[in-house]
Amino acid sequence: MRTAIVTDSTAYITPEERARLNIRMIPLSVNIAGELFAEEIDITASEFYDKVRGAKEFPKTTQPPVGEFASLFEQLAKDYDEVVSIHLSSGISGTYQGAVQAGEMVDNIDVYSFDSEISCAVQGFYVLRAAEMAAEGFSAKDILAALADMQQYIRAYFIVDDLAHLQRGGRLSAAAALIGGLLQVKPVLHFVDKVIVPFEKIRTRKKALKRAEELLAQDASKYEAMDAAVIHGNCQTEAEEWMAQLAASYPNVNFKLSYFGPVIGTHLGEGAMGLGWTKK
Ligand code: MYR
Repeated sequence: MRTAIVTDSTAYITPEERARLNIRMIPLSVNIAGELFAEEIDITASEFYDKVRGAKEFPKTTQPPVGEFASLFEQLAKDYDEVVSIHLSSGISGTYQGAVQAGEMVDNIDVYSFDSEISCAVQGFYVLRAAEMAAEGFSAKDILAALADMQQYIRAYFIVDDLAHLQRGGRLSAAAALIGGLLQVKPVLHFVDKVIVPFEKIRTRKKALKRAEELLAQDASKYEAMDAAVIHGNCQTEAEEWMAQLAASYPNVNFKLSYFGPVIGTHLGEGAMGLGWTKK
């Protein structure tokens, strides 16, 4: 079976990894003061944060058009028998649903869409595993079974500097933010049932990062080897220092540095920090 792997830009897989593992990427876009930019193509993360810092109008995000998925699937049908298309959580974006619809529109290739129920480098863990399996000749059904199994080992926690971005974009309910006065603290956030919810209320950024580390430590002591990602919203130096400290403390964990690009940055704001991992 020849299986193609597709994902969207919010997995923030580097162009080198995409080329090496033959991963196709469809971008989501940001609308900045009426101008549309496809992330990872028209605008880099740091250009985005520079453009929107202090701007009067807040940016907005849009999912890829269904037609873009459909034409990619049509094109892949020339060389592949099936497609596994892996996307950010359907609880925060219509992208997954768009891939499902496009898959139903094309009849010369079987398309299997996968809802990662998460996003960013953590979604990327699924994509990389799928691409490695596809390169080894596994079928879409085998790959989907492996991804479903991975789901029990995937964890991600993140903190933001200002919850207003998440509230404004409708990705954290006003009720959730207000209950317990979340606006006054630095809550650790995570995904439950595809949507973002507070995990714990913590007073300071330092303590919130420490708490994320404790959660990683629990799994690192259970599993022989893990992959992890430190994910930052334009605070690379802090993220690199944190990652170096984590790498020294957890030698069985393979860390990588990643970022919240323009689309996710629109909803989290500058200064967000995340830690995600999975058992190897
Ligand atoms: C769209 O317009 O369809 C895109 C909406 C993206 C919402 C992003 C919300 C924040 C996600 C944080 C993910 C953190 C993963 C570690």
